Amino acid sequence: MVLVLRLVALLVLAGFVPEARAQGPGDPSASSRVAVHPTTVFTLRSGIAQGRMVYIGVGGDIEGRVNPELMVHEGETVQINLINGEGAEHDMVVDQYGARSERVVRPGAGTTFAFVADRTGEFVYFCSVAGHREAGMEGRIRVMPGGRAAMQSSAPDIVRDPTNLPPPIRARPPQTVRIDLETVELRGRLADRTTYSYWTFDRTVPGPFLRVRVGDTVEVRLKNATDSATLHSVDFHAATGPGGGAEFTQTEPGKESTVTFKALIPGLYVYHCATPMVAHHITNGMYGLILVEPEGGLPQVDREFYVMQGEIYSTRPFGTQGDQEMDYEKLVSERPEYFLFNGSVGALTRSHPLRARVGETIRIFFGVGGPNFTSSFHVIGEIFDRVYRDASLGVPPATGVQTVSVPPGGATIVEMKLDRPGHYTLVDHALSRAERGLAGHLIVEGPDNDEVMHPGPAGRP
Ligand SMILES: [Cu+2]
Repeated sequence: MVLVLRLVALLVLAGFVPEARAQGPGDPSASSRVAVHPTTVFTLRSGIAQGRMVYIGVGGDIEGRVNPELMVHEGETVQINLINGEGAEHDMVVDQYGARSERVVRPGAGTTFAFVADRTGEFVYFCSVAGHREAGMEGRIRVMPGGRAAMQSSAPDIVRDPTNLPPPIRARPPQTVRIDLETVELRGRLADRTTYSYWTFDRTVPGPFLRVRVGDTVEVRLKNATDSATLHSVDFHAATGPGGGAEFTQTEPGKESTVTFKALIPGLYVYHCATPMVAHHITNGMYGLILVEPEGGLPQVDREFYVMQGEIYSTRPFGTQGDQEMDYEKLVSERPEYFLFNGSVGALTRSHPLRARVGETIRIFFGVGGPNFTSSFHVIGEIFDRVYRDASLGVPPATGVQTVSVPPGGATIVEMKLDRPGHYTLVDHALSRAERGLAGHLIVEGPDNDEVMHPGPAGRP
């Protein structure tokens, strides 16, 4: 068995990785959407946010966002509806495309303009009424190369949305819980115009957030996709037994295996693939979290988020475009090129920033897949009101914590009440890593609270 594993690992390291299927059964969009000049519509209204004059997104992905980045693909027709939200005179100009709207003069007035995004890159939209651009009415349009269909089929999004986690378990007695996991190897988007050969649980990084309660019997069925190049397995830190289950789940491509364990101790635990070379499987994306809730669950909060940190050791330096592979030498000497939250550059900034409202209490389930680097997890501009250190639920949470140390294969649970609107930033406070992709946004909206912080001297309202 060990010999077989070594052989497979060697073959993989030598580059014998067949092209992973670009499109799975869960992604029908690529084949069904082949329109040549699709129109993408955005609606923005003028308004005031935090004392600045701005555009505010209406509907869809940009709902409520201030000066939202408008993402389109090359060749699309971009239609922008502009609504006067507050009464001053406004318009919108995209200089590089020679496109401009009419002015909207009265509150509620609207206008529409359109252009074909025939050049890729980042372009600015702004209000040309004197002084308005300087006052804050400016945002970006990003035109990405390739049609939308081509983009999606060539580089699937492997990011796990941080809001994609099951709700708390209501009070119930222990029961048997069945968990189905599929190990899938696929080439996914690592950064703009950069792809990487990921290995995943259920096609995302991290894998799905699993939620059981203490005393549950957990039956795990692990299926390894038919087109996988290598064996995969799963080791649950929440389990007690050989390899955390990995000994019973080494699974060949196209096969399935099952292991059952009892969730003995509450806590938030990492799970990961444990097929040699284990560091290789982890760096490629094979990790996730399982929460074993205590009896009665955790205290209620307004929102929960799921974030994991990992490193990628690509052959080419950080920022290089094109297809990237794992570099064995860099992996064993612990010299990563990328540090990431939820699997790719921009996962929690551009694609899925965390969003909440003033007055809410949020909880972040945070884990480190690694495989090698400890995170000094911190949210710039916030204080953790409560921290379950090491994700231990056996002791009361610590209060008033600025930064939490989370080792590879470890986790933490942090909670904070949001007192003031603004943009906050999730980081590893080893901040050089922010230059290699590691950052997330927490966008808090709601009424201003100058008492908590305001610019200028004390005494101003
Ligand atoms: Cu694996």
